[in-house]
Amino acid sequence: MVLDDLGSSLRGTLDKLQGKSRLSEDDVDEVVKEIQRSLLSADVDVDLVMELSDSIRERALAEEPPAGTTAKDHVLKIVYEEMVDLVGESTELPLEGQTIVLAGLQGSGKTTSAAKMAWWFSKKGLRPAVIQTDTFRPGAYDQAEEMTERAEVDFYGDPDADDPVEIAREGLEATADADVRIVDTSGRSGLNEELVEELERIEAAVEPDRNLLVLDAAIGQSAKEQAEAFGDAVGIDGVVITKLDGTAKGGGALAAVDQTDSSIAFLGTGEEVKDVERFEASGFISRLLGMGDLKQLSERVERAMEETQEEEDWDPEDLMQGEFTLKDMRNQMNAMNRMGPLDQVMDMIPGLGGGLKDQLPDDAMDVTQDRLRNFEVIMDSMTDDELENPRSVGQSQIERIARGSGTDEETVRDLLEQHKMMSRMMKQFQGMGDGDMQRMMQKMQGDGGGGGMGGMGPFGD
Ligand SMILES: Nc1nc2c(ncn2[C@@H]2O[C@H](COP(=O)(O)OP(=O)(O)OP(=O)(O)O)[C@@H](O)[C@H]2O)c(=O)[nH]1
Ligand SMILES: [Mg+2]
Repeated sequence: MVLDDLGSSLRGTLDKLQGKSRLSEDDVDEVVKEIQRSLLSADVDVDLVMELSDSIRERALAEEPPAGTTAKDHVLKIVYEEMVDLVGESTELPLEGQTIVLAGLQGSGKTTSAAKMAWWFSKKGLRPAVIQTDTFRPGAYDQAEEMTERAEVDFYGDPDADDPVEIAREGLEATADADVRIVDTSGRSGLNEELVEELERIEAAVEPDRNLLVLDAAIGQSAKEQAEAFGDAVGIDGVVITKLDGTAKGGGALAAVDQTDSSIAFLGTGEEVKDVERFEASGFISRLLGMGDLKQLSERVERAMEETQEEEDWDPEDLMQGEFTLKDMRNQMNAMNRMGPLDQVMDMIPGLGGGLKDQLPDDAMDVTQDRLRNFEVIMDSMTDDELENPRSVGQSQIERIARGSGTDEETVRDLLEQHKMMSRMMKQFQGMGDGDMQRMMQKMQGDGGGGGMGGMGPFGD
């Protein structure tokens, strides 16, 4: 992922400050050099990098760390603030009915982003629809239809029509029931007259609330010129940066957008419909620096819980009452799996992400996933009664289950141990009053406005 390198190299440098209460000039220089190296290799503009490192250096030496703060936290806080500044604010995007036009050059990721954003809005409780107006590229209709099907959102297109404006007009009527209409447009290899004219005509017909420009992260700092050119030609309200999973140059694109009149609305991080996130500077940078991103995490947890609930007909509220059974544990594990790859999830947990992850051997995550899969096959070999009353499972049953599932007794015992541990934890939760629970959830979700660091940041308030 973009700037991954910055996170780990910077953490290495910062770790050397462990235990120090004051920073020397040499300490600061080392941190600044690390940041410069990473940002330059991520294709961030040289002048921007110099500006950023100057202000980090100046602040780190001039500002007095607040009482009780270590030198490491002090400099981390300054780096965090300056980096958030570097990538800028995110595009304003109210969660309400609206029409969005997506524009961009060929292959930048418009069609994919249209489906991803529609999925994102649907998870926010709105009803989205994608309108495909691309008559330029063969196969555009099929692609959009297929992707919106995967996103489980409404779709309008007309494979036989040849006027994008006509399709747009009819699309608006056909999707009148939707809250959020996302209009996908065709691309060209460059911003030529034909494209500008087509976009202007579509805009006149659709009267969108927002024009978003879709940019491939691989273009690096030329994101600045492209955003300016599209801004001048058709006007844009925000940018979607795609393929951040696939390039080391994404840092350049991220920083470049802040140099224009525009801002970033969404990030694309993969080819699947779910590989999208709302851009939010504080959470993004926190995660990068290994400070976690509680907001993204709690959104993922919520989504995973909802999906498990729907599919398994399971109510997590049940956990708050009665015995914690193996069935409950399986549902919880399914919910965990739905949150995505464990290493991504770990990145979002403050203090856990960076630091600890770097110390784990590369295959540690796989082992964990393997363990979960083993648990799954073991539970498939257990009877309903055993799943409901795991404490009654004795040696002869363990032998049978190990044989039946093709695992071994040790793994079966491991599962039973895990269940005991989780069930003890659930007992503690059950002992909490509603107020305690609410306070805990609030803590988990941060303060909302402040983004990823609210309440649980490493610096206190
Ligand atoms: N890895 C990765 N691939 C992406 C991402 N977004 C889009 N892609 C891929 O990039 C290619 C182009 O994406 P499209 O959505 O078709 O791009 P487009 O802007 O609609 O292209 P045109 O319609 O030809 O102008 C496809 O193969 C997508 O799967 C992303 O965030 N990550
Ligand atoms: Mg397309």
